[in-house]
Parts: sequence; C-alpha cells; structure tokens
Amino acid sequence: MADKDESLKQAGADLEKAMMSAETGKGVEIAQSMLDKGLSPSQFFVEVLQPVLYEIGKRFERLEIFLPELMKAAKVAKAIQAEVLEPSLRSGKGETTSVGSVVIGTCKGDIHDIGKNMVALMLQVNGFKVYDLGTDVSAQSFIDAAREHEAKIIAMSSLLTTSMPYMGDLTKRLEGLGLRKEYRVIVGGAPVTQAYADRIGADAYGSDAVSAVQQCLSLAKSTMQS
Ligand code: B1M
Repeated sequence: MADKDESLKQAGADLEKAMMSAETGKGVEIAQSMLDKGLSPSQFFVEVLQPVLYEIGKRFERLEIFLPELMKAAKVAKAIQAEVLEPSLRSGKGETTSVGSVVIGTCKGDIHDIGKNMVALMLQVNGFKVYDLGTDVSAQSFIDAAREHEAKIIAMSSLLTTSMPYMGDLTKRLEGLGLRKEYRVIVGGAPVTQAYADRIGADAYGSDAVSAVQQCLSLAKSTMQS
C-alpha cells in the first residue's frame, strides 16, 4: 500500500514536470508505465492526472504560473487521454447494446474539455450512444441536438463560473418550450455542486466521470419508466 502511494506520488511529480515543460512524449510514457504496472486508466485519471491539473490550476490562481504554462499542461493531458487512456478504456469492449443516448458538451463561453471528454468516454464504454457537441455550446444548441438525435439525456459541463449560468438557461428554455419532461438534464464540472443543480432544476449532478455514468444510468432507467 505504502509502495503504491509512493509510486502514485512519484508519477504525479514526474507528470507535473513534464506538463510544465510541455514534454508530451514524457507524459505519455509516464501514463503508459503506470498502466503497465497495473493501474487502471480511470485510476490513473483520478489519482494522478486530475490532482496534477488541480495543483497546476492552484498555481495559476496564485499567479505563480501563467496562461502559456496552463496551455502546455493541457496539451500533455490531452495527449495522455488520446494516446493512453482512451485506447485502454476502449480495448476489450465489443459492440454493446445502447443503454440510452446522451448529448454532451461544455457550456457557452467555456473551452475546458478535458473533464467533459473523460465523462463522454466513460459513458461510451458503459454502453451509451454519445453525441459530443464539443465546447462553447449554447443552451439552444443542446436542445436542437437532443431533438435531432432523439437523445433523452442532456449532459452539460462547465469549469467556469461565468459559463455555469447557461445550465440554468437550458432548464428554463426547456420549460418555456414545454419540453422539460421530455429530457433529463445532468450537470457537472469543478465549480458545479449538487446545491447548484437543485437550484436550476437539473435532474442530476455528477461530481466526477464515474458518478456521471451512475447518474446517467438511473436517468436512462427513469426515461423508460415515464
Ligand atoms: Co482554465 N481555468 N482558463 N484553462 N483551467 C480553470 C478552470 C481555473 C479554475 C483555474 C484557476 O484559476 N484556478 C479558472 C476558472 C475560474 C473560475 O471560473 N472561477 C480558469 C480560467 C480563469 C481560465 C481562463 C479564463 C484563463 C485566461 O484566459 N485568463 C481561460 C478560459 C478559456 C475559456 O474556457 N473560455 C482558461 C483556459 C484554459 C486552457 C485552455 C489553458 C486549459 C484548458 C484546455 C482544455 O480543457 N482543452 C485550462 C486548464 C487546463 C485549466 C485547469 C488547470 C485544469 C482543468 C482540467 O482539465 N481539470 C483548471 C484548474 C482546475 O480545474 N482546478 C482551470 C481536470 C479535469 C479532469 O477536471 O474538468 O473538473 P474537470 O472534470 C471532472 C469533474 O469536474 C467532472 O468529471 C471530470 C472527471 O472526473 N465533470 C463532470 C466535468 N464535467 C462534468 C459533467 C458531468 C458530470 C461530471 O455531467 C454532465
């Protein structure tokens, strides 16, 4: 156990260094070697990658680093997602029956997509058909896409307090259009809380990718019952 903790700590320290210097190859190598040692892709994401990004965000907040460093870190994180975590999560997963369809995206004004991409991927490997609308998505575009793809679940992610209000915009619009009962809305992202989800009348809140999957599974069940 102590060995595992030590190894996670070391991987985090090495990864932070690689991120600060935009060494994509090194970051990919660290992730791959942790998976080779037996860590699952979601464990690596939750126990190494996410805490490092969180710490980098704190340093940005304290003005110890600036936007170029944040961009370098994001570049390494995205390469790890695409080259190591995604292929590993998808391997061994054959065709699954769809448990439901979800449209997902980040709210208007927000281009942070590392967390949203992880949620989308975890939903896919758990049997959902996922329509990823990308970043900077308006409330109306979420509704239009849900209608077009006949998806019953709308999943909104936001990392910016300035973009979060668009989540409330979506629930209000659905009400206004008389469509509120047609769709289940799940919200998440670092500044989002259960209390906020309740306040805007969302159907669910996901604190991380694993809880997002659990919540979407029960939302999918509820759409079948109604
Ligand atoms: Co920016 N950024 N950033 N940034 N950035 C934050 C979010 C910030 C907290 C940093 C800080 O100041 N401490 C801060 C926001 C402050 C606020 O709103 N109160 C901030 C800022 C200010 C900005 C800019 C405004 C900076 C500037 O330009 N001056 C700018 C805004 C750009 C824009 O969006 N319009 C900006 C830009 C960027 C980069 C482009 C450089 C880059 C993003 C690259 C990318 O995503 N493609 C970036 C990064 C990397 C960060 C931090 C460091 C890391 C974000 C991240 O990827 N976290 C971040 C600091 C932090 O988060 N503490 C920060 C890891 C990720 C796995 O976690 O996304 O929370 P997260 O996802 C989790 C859960 O939240 C949950 O599951 C995920 C997996 O477990 N989850 C859901 C997420 N969505 C969900 C949806 C669900 C359910 C669960 O259901 C639908």
